[in-house]
Amino acid sequence: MSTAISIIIPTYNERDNIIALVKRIAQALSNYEYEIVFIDDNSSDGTAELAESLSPKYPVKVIVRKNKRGLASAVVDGLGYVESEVIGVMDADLQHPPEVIPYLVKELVSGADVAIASRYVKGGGCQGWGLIRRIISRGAIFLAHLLLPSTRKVKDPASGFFILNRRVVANAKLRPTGYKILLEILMEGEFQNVAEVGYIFTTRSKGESKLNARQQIDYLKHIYSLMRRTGELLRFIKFCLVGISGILVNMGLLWLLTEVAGLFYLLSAAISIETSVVSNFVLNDFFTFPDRRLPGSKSFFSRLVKYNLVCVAGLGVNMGVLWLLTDVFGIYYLIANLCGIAAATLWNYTLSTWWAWK
Ligand SMILES: Nc1nc2c(ncn2[C@@H]2O[C@H](COP(=O)(O)OP(=O)(O)OP(=O)(O)O)[C@@H](O)[C@H]2O)c(=O)[nH]1
Ligand SMILES: [Mg+2]
Repeated sequence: MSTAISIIIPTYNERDNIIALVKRIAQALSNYEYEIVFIDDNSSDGTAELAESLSPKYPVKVIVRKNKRGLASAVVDGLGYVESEVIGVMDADLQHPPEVIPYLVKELVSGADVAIASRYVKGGGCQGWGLIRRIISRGAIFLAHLLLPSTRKVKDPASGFFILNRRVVANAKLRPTGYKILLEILMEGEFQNVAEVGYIFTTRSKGESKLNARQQIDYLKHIYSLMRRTGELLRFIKFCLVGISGILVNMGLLWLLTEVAGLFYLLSAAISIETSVVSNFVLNDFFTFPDRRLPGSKSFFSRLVKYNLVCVAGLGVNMGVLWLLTDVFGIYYLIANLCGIAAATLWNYTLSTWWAWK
């Protein structure tokens, strides 16, 4: 008979945490059938041997990989060894309290496909984090929400503690870089309902953290790779191309209205700017965001108005950056304007994906 819940735990030099971890999981899951699958990257401190020694008493499996290939890839490998339909993932260092697992299971029973233990919903938090680590964590999540819009419905897409139904990952091509396996699953898995359960990410009591600057860089690489694989990079490139076409429309019309039609240049400019905003809008609506267009003229005009407002504010961003860099920092105004255009593009894109083409 297959076990009901399989918990995958990646380990690297976690010897001092293993016994307490297994005991607490056994206690928390005393009403369930379960198995614990450790994926160890050849720890030098005897983690795998200690975990293996628990197997006569507890339902523990230990898989040792010869080369250290990272946390997220350990979880992907682990998926190949587990038996249950319900699969959990957690760290070994007790920062993920095993007592939360039954609450996650309840969410699955109530209809969720993925249940995430979250630091950023009610009841959640991080114990003992300094300001810098808080900012990095929030910044990382903001970046995911910004660049991978389908993660926006999840408050903590960077959590390493979650459970899911096997079907979510059954056909998924998972190719994570670094630490954030959940991000990969949220982007590549198949699911409808995600639930989040608040929990406190406690401080590590034993062993050493493996988190370092390399993981931060891996995170950026991972986001870039997901943007490429899921078409979000192409979307951003299309948005920039449309922006360039808008500059051409703006300049061409300004020249035509002023030189050929003889209008006062500021009146020509006002007409050209608005025309380029509308032409950008139409192109973006059909070319950049075809999947986000809601049918109906009402929603078309509501998107148009929103995009217009975004662009007006974008103009403010452009001018603000230009003024700041030129007047305050003494940078040559043409260079400053390039920075202004870059800032305004990011502003327009962010607000467009968050509001106009939600
Ligand atoms: N198999 C495997 N496991 C890893 C690797 N790196 C980290 N782990 C495990 O992944 C889990 C999380 O790693 P931590 O170093 O605790 O990372 P963190 O919790 O984000 O950071 P801290 O809060 O500083 O502990 C732990 O169970 C580690 O043993 C790795 O390269 N391979
Ligand atoms: Mg940890």
